[in-house]
Amino acid sequence: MGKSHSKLSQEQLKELQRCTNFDKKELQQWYKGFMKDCPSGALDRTEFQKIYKQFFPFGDSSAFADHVFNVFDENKNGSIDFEEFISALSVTSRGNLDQKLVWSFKLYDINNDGYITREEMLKIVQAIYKMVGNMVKLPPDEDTPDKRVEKIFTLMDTNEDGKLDMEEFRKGSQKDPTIVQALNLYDGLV
Ligand SMILES: [Ca+2]
Ligand SMILES: [Ca+2]
Ligand SMILES: [Ca+2]
Repeated sequence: MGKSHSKLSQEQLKELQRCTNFDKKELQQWYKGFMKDCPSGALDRTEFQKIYKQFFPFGDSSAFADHVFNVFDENKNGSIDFEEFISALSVTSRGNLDQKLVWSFKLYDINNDGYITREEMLKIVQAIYKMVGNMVKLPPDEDTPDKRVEKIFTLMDTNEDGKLDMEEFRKGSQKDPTIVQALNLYDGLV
């Protein structure tokens, strides 16, 4: 990569066309916008939290933004570069159901060991509840994060070992689409 960051190189473009659901023109537009908003070419945690704050001004979105950041930041170097950004956006906005499922599994599987524990799910659900605050009216059997997690585990943890693997998560999400819908929270991200 050269010093100039004003345009994507032909190689980068080709690669991104191959592995995202965006076409050449869209990629160039997103790149332009990305570089305008973060000229350094990397989005850090604080900036990422600020973006969420704009969308959820009435709740506390910092914890949730933090968890989403960790999924975006694929190489775990503490910032989101354009490739990471556009790949995540491609999945969350245009991915098929299975890609979205894998992505949201990663969000819940905080320590990345292939299982979602109750504690991990509770952290994410708490973060979501804090973010949406009182904007959403919830049914009585899931009006606290604990109740919601209990409900999800009753539904999904079919072998009752206290954790969810990808298969249980996949099957369960078909029974309760709201799990995947949590992803729609990022649809209007940028
Ligand atoms: Ca990164
Ligand atoms: Ca885990
Ligand atoms: Ca299980």
